[in-house]
Amino acid sequence: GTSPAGFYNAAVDLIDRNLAAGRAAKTVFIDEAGSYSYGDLAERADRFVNVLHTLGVAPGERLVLALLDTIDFPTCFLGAIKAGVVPIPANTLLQPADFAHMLADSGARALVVSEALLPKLVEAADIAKWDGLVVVSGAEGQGRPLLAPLMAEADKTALAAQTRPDDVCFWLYSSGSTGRPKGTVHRQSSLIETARLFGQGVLEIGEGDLVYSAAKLFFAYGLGNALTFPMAVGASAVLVSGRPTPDMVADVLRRARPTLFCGVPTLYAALVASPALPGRGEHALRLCTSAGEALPAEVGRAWTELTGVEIVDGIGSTEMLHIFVSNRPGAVRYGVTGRPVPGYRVRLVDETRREVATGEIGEMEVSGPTAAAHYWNNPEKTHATFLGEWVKTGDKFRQDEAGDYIHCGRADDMLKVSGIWVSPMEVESALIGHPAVQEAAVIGVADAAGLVKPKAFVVLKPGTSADAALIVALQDHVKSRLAPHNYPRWIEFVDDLPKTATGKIQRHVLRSREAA
Ligand code: 3SK
Repeated sequence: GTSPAGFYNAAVDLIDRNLAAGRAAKTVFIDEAGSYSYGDLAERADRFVNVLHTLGVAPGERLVLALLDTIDFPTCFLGAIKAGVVPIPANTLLQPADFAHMLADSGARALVVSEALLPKLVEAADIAKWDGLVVVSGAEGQGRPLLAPLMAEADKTALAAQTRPDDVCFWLYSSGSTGRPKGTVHRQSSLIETARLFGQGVLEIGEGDLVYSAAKLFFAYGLGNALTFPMAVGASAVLVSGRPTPDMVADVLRRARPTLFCGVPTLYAALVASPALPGRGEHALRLCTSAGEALPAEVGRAWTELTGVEIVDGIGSTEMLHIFVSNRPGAVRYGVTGRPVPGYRVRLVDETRREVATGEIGEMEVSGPTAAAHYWNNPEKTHATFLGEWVKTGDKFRQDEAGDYIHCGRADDMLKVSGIWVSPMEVESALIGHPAVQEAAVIGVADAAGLVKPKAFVVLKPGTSADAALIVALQDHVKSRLAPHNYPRWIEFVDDLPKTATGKIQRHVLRSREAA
């Protein structure tokens, strides 16, 4: 992909490698409106480059993409990169105040927004007093320019910006449990590296694969799964704009017949509890992936039992762009996150950044070629996270005797009970092992003496009734699996758990509710 003069453009690489391999007529994306070949995508991306020229958006300027998963996402994302403009895919589930932060913080020149999200973005622009250019993907833009006619009028060929491998390519906003989301600045070379290391290296994605990622393209996990990985090898992806409910996902698995499915633990838990899940012989899957948070072992086992397919669990981050520790197909161990993806190094450290002894819990640091360059406009957080070759993950792990890493929770979710660290995730996994439990979240709560003890919030499986006897049974169940100090002293039954847009349990929300 790099020219003799040292130029490299990620969009040109992802598109041109397929045209050069004779795949112009091969399908790359299928969305609800139709299917698109690599040749169609090349033309769409070029037209969008010219739309940006017409609108006067210059190389280096930022373009927020508040887009649902349709062909317009890859078109605008790749077209912007080709033009040297910096796309910022936004989490489409955010509220106006969050979009306002993104528009103001990024100093974006323009925004492309799906029609369905327009009211929220109009409110966001108002809050931020942002007066950039707005283009609407859809049929009705309330007086704003529509993408389709702009594209139709634009030239169908375009020259690429002369970018280099280390130049800024795109940003993603990374949200932690505290503070405002941070603009994470990624380089041109990183997309294809995630495909080489994880997509090809671990998943062995090939030309014959059809990917369906329930995790959307705005999320680093979904962007790799459904755009970079298939395009790196000439495969195809199904794009679905709606919320991935169990019924909808089951329908896609039956009808579109993807070979690779990428989900998050909550969705797998809901699917194994759903009668709609296609069983063995009713789908075309060869492999599934999970990320976002640790996959409970029971959920993984139930999935494989019902579908006959393994889930490769792993952990990645917005800062590293994709997964850097994972299980391996054919050798999956449910309940562990696995080993470093070849090409990445990890280590577990204590508060002074000294490596902990094997078996002890430490915070994971990671080193690898896909690390973001820095956070935009946030030197403090940049200096606290990007430490030379190492990037802090904020996740606690321990390594078991077999050498696999086991996720113990976010560093700020851990609690100390009677002087010993308790991993909320280990208690949650034990609870999920009980047949009555669908999901659980554990936080630390002070008892009458002011000492911190675990409290569990439990979602029961449909048809199970909550009573005092069940509380005792669940506590005994945890005591039978973990050291005694881990058992939840209080259990509250709830209808659902607070989650991020990408399905991670927000234990900090439960902590604030408890403190109120
Ligand atoms: O949450 C994860 O594990 C993840 C995986 C891939 C890319 C990005 C993220 C945050």
